[in-house]
Amino acid sequence: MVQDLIQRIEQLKDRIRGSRYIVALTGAGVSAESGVPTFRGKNGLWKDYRAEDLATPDAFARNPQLVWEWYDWRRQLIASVTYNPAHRTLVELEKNSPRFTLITQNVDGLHQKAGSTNVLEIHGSIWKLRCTLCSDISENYEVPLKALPYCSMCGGLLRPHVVWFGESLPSDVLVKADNALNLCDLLMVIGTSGVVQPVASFPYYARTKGAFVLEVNVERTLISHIAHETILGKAGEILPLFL
Ligand code: BJW
Ligand code: ZN
Repeated sequence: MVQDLIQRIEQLKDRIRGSRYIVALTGAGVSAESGVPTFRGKNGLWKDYRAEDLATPDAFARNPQLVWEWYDWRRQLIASVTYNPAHRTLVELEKNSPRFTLITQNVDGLHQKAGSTNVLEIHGSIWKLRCTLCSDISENYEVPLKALPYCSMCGGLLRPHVVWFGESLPSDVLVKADNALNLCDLLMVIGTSGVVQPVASFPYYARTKGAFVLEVNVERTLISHIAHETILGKAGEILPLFL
């Protein structure tokens, strides 16, 4: 078993070295070892909170106070942790690859904190706020928030600049992601359950465009049958083996 894993890792290292364009697609599993809760699974956020009550535009319209309390709690939690060896490895891969794009569903900013530069935040950022009236986007690192945040330009209520259920993903980011998936020869899919669309279809798309799809996750997922290879294990333990 161990011998087999070592051999597979060696082959994957060759593939990584030989790739002209690597794209990494990450999900909540990459930040799990940093102490950021994932969404699904036994300790996932959706065990204690209903997505419909917190991560939809309707929920925010109904009760912005409640939604902000939840985001404020998550911002405090994220502010108190830091990146892990999985984030670090992706920084090294970016440095060593001719071309590298990181598409993340995570809103925590830990990839950038670790030093990744070419990052597409496809579900937005918990550290950015957007005005519900004028759509102005501003950075905000205040933790905890002292009160509901309002726009300095027009006085409108600010919301987290993240993508909720039923909302479109930012179109400029989608175009860049589409381009990257089209051109890459290796797609690494790390720590995502692959249940949330449209991102869940990215691995399939990249594969049809010719990419080799490598998945790293602690368990098999909806993406596993698309992937050419799935390595089971913690991202923070497996990814450094690729360097
Ligand atoms: C480890 C590990 C370790 C653990 N190492 N691995 C039917 C009804 C209604 C809507 C839909 C429908 N069918 C499709 C839709 C659309 C909907 C959707 O996909 N819903 C499905 C859930 C059914 N999608 C949308 O609404 C999207 N917009 C859209 O499609 O617009 C057009 C449209 C609108 C309406 C209808 C139809 C079309 C928007 C999706 C926005 C998602 N937003 C969230 C919240 C972001 C803000 C925030 O953080 O607060 O994004 S939800 C949440 O899920 C978050 C994540 O980015 C996203 C993905 O989760 P992720 O990252 O995969 O995490 P988990 O927890 O699911 O998985 C963790 C994985 O890590 C697991 O596999 C573990 O095993 C693994 N792991 N530890 C490695 N150490
Ligand atoms: Zn405004």
